[in-house]
Amino acid sequence: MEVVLIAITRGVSAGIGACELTHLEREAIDVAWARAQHRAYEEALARAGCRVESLPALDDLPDSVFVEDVAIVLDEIAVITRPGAESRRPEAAHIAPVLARHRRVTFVRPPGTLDGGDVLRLGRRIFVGLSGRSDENGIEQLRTVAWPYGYTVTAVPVSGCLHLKSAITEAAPGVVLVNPAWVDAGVFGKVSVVEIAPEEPYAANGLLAGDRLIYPVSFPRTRKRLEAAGVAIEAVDVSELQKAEGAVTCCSLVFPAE
Ligand code: CIR
Repeated sequence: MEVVLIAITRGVSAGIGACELTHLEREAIDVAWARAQHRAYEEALARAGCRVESLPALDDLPDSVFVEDVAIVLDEIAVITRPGAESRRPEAAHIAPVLARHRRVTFVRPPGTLDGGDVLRLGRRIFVGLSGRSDENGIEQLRTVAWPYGYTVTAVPVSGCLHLKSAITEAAPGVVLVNPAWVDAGVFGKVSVVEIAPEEPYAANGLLAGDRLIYPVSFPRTRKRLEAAGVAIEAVDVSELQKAEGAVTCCSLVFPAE
């Protein structure tokens, strides 16, 4: 039976110009252009076979387009996170009722912090970046929720980047795309590794949806490496969202329908 994938997205906030920035200098963001790019991203998700549930923009929450950070959706349960950046914490209350239509929902409680961008699931193995956003307490809470369903949860040190998934994402089943300067690929066990082109440090973030990788047009050299490894690419231009330190995984929550 064909698996139906749900992709939850949220429109770009009119306030995105006031987003959190950690590693980038602030640049003006053209909201209309960002919204057009985001719509094209949603269309790419639909072409990949996802049923896109597009939520309305929240203009008073600058980073709320980056829905990945506020929840972790496992097959059995959804975990609403407590984001590491205080300005992002109110986003969680907006996503909880949406996910409650798809999964039983549980919450990360204070003082723990966890950003979905730090969570990489490879089958029943969950890896969580120990980053500026996710801490030991948040990771332990995720472990407590996930282990009864047979998941292992492993904390992974990351350095130089915002989230674990800035440094590594799943490019195809059994294949990971890695920036070795930011994370040690040895931690992830038996996987094939495609390394980014060193001159494209932000290139390790791709979004696996169905049979293809949704991938930014801004990393042509790494794209060549992925295609040489047999990865099918669906290219998207997310340049305005990249100015907000966003990437392609962070703009959606993709999971199988129940
Ligand atoms: C932030 O700093 O929280 C946002 N400006 C960017 C979040 C990107 N999220 C992600 O890559 N998972």
